[in-house]
Amino acid sequence: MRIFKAPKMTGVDADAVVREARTLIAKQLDQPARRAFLQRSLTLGGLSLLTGCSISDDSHVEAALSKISRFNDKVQGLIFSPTQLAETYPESMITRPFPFNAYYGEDEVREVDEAGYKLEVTGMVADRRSWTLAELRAMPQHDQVTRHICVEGWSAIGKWGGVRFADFLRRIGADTTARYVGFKCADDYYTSIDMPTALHPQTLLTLSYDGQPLPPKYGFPMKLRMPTKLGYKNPKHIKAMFVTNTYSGGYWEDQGYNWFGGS
Ligand SMILES: Nc1nc2c(c(=O)[nH]1)N[C@H]1C(S)=C(S)[C@@H](COP(=O)(O)O)O[C@H]1N2
Ligand SMILES: [Mo]
Repeated sequence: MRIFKAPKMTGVDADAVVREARTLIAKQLDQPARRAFLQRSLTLGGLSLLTGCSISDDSHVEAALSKISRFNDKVQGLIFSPTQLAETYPESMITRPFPFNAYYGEDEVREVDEAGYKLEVTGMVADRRSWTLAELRAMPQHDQVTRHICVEGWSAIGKWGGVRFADFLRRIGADTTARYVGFKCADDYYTSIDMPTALHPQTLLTLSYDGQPLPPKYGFPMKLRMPTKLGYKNPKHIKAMFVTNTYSGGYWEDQGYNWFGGS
């Protein structure tokens, strides 16, 4: 078989996609022998057989990889448990200082003005109106200490507080049979998530970091914190959200990162 070298692509890590597919396929198979075989033997070439894409040049490789990535989304959606909780930690384990990350440097952090701020809510919801921070702070607040995992190869434990997103979705009369919730951020970042994750009990519309109002670098005025998802799925500086059945991708997802992005 031809050996395929992972092509250089913006944001797409072919080896990571293959590794992920291999693990996910293995999880789906219940026979240990087949699972072990697949884990050892599945390659990018082997995946081309599964996807039916010939991977003879870069654009074909891209097509095969994105097909595999869609497959990975499906499998992750199937095995996602709405009740299984991500690990939580004692406050003594919080990483200090907590790392900053964005698609730009820390000197370019967006400063959102609280006075003029409103969270815009649109799409498949009964109550399509905007929310002030004061209104959000008046809802029941919850704290959690969880691990944030970034695909760039670091993880850190932090403490976030805010409104359970499931409570907020119920409050606005969201159609929870819809497939997605999408987010637009003050810095041009955007992402979207699956409804089961939106309703997960640890998914938090986050207003505070370590007991203080969320500082600008961690996403003031608000971020969505999901300990069940990788860092890039957690949008900071959210200014608008919408409930929809239309796939709307994300900033990194549209450059090849896996959309489901489970951690
Ligand atoms: N609005 C916005 N949200 C974002 C990003 C960004 O660039 N802009 N980067 C993502 C990535 S890749 C990571 S790892 C985390 C970093 O969050 P932190 O600064 O709180 O560590 O934010 C995520 N959410
Ligand atoms: Mo990240």
